[in-house]
Amino acid sequence: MTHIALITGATAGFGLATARKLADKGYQLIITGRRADRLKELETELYNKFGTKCLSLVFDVRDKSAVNQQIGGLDPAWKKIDLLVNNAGLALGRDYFEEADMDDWETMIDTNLKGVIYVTRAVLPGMIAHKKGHIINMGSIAGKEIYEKGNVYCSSKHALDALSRSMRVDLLRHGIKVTAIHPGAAETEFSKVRFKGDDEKATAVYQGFQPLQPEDVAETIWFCASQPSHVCINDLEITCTAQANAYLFNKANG
Ligand code: NDP
Ligand code: 8X3
Repeated sequence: MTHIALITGATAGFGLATARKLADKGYQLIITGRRADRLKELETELYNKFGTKCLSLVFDVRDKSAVNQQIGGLDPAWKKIDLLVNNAGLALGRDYFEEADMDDWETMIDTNLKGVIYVTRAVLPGMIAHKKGHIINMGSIAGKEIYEKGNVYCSSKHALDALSRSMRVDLLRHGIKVTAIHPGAAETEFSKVRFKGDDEKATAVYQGFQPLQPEDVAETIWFCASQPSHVCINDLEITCTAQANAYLFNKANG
């Protein structure tokens, strides 16, 4: 029987690479994001390449009523979601605590924490009814350790780490797996978003070392998703070889 995965933030980076990986593995996909044109393109790509049945849902994860309407209103054929990948998220700015922008902070908390809560609550009734399901939350190494000027981004991912552990405990009796994956620096649109389109700053983040690529993280998601039903990978931290923790890198030229 075909499995259905819902991936938030499938228009770029990890979510896009994961959609491609899961399509290759025979999943039916619900892909979500705010950029409708990119979702449409991906639908066409996955259908042409793998014959994937794909459904695009365009919503902002911060908009609770849109999340409930779109996921709650799914056609019965799409309602039995086997795998939820809570991936949509972002960092905005990298500034000292007393200088950072309050609106950026609120956007990060609303997206990285509240967005995951809204989407998960909308998907859960189907999983609970079937006494089965797998939720993969995209944490970060910034959710395990803090770094200078990471303040609220790090806090949002620390909170998500706690939420993932809480979900695992509370959903135990329903037979639902909860996995948290915590990547280090990966070359996606992440830094471009963080530095608000400043390409020079974004490129500089990945200079002097070989960062993770979106496909590395997609492969990790697939590894977690493809374990036998009695096995759950609870918590997984992944960095490139040149990164030891949230702030220590082995870079050419220091
Ligand atoms: P990208 O910027 O490449 O992709 C982010 C995705 O999230 C996009 O598809 C974007 O879609 C979606 N998204 C962002 N905000 C919203 C929103 N409000 N509503 C709906 N969708 C949204 O970044 P990554 O792939 O790198 O990031 C994915 C996740 O991985 C994030 O949670 C990030 O914090 C985490 N992460 C990233 C690391 C890195 O170094 N790159 C390392 C560790 C964790 P759209 O704009 O179309 O809405
Ligand atoms: C993204 C990785 O180190 O830029 O979560 O915070 S980092």
